[in-house]
Amino acid sequence: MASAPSFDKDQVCLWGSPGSGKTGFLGCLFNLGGGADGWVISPGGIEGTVAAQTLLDARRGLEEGTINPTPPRSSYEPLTFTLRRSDDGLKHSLPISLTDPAGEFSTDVVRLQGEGRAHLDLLVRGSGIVWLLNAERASDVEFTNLLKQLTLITQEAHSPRVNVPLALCLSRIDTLDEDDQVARREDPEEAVRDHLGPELYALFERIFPTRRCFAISSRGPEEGTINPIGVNDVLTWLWEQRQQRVRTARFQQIPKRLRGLTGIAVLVVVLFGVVSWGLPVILGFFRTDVVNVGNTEAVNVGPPPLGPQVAASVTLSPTSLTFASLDSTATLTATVEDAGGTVISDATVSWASPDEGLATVSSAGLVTSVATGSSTITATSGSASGSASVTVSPVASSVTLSPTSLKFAAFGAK
Ligand SMILES: Nc1nc2c(ncn2[C@@H]2O[C@H](COP(=O)(O)OP(=O)(O)O)[C@@H](O)[C@H]2O)c(=O)[nH]1
Ligand SMILES: [Mg+2]
Repeated sequence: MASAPSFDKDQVCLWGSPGSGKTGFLGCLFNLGGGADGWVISPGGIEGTVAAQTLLDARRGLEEGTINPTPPRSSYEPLTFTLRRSDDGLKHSLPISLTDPAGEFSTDVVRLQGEGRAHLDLLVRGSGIVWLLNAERASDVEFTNLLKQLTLITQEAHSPRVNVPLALCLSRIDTLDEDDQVARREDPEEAVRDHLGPELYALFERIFPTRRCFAISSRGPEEGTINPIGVNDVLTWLWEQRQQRVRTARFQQIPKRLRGLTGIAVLVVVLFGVVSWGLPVILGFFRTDVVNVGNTEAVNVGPPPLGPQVAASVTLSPTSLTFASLDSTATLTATVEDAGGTVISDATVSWASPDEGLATVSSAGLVTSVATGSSTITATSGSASGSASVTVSPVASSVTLSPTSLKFAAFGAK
């Protein structure tokens, strides 16, 4: 049997404005093992002494309520450790590599574009984001700032969608009234939408299809002690996302090895279906399937994409041209699509013919046959291109004989 594929640690990035509780989130991880379903970091699960010291410092800061701002840097050594949880005798582990950047990167987009480029990369290519929104502060949701951050993120991803799981957390909820805390915990999505406002929330929804809202407190209700609220839920969700990723990766490995076997298995199942249930059942099966696919698709359909669209493919129509005579023309049309398959209607397309002695092409895609032979015409938009084949093979339209009459003086004469 093939061994299970190995998967790296989850690269998770904390994000949020200064004081939103990112470092506090780190600090509470050392102290999560509350109930039977709680996540814990075993001291042996921490890689490197620096990570252990950083976690301890973060924990102390949270306990004492001291403010130790994380300094802005162009790169941070991620903290690598394994969280473990056991429930009903089953042991789960979440190997994690956590980055805790300075909050300035999320409030100063100029800085984010310069010194913080590597963080942007991590945000769009990592395996999770824990984005903290300080429940106490409305300034966290300054519209233009968040809009700029989200724009930079989609630009960095070269896509209007970012497929990194996003835990959107209303943080430090212990600072709210008891009643408010209960309400936020009961409906975290409503709490986050309420905090961000409907427009910003819709943007997050559109950009991050894999997303969950949480209402958390790293410190918990009492000053001087650490009794986190809701942090276990965040970690369990990240763990679920990881499980899903691992399953998908394993599944993708199956067809390569078992392609032949899979084909035979499908054939056997289909034949069995035909024999025992007849065609109506099979057709019914396909109908259900179509409905399911439809539902799944509907979830992913969102409003139009944000930011400039980047050409990912160019398709020519028709894909081949055949000219039966020289100096005749035909028009090719190019359809440019972005990575999400959306047509870019105003894309700039340039046309090229590698062999102008055979066929020429105008800037509008008008192809003219010049000489016999075959070649290709290419249309390029940005870094994407598509081509169509061109064949010029003139067919004779009339045959003229010369001379047009012959006279013979005798049979057998030449
Ligand atoms: N009451 C309360 N204070 C917190 C919580 N998390 C962090 N803090 C405190 O808030 C301040 C700023 O938090 P910090 O984690 O450093 O924010 P960061 O800038 O996002 O890393 C510090 O004094 C922390 O001790 C929390 O859940 N509840
Ligand atoms: Mg910090």
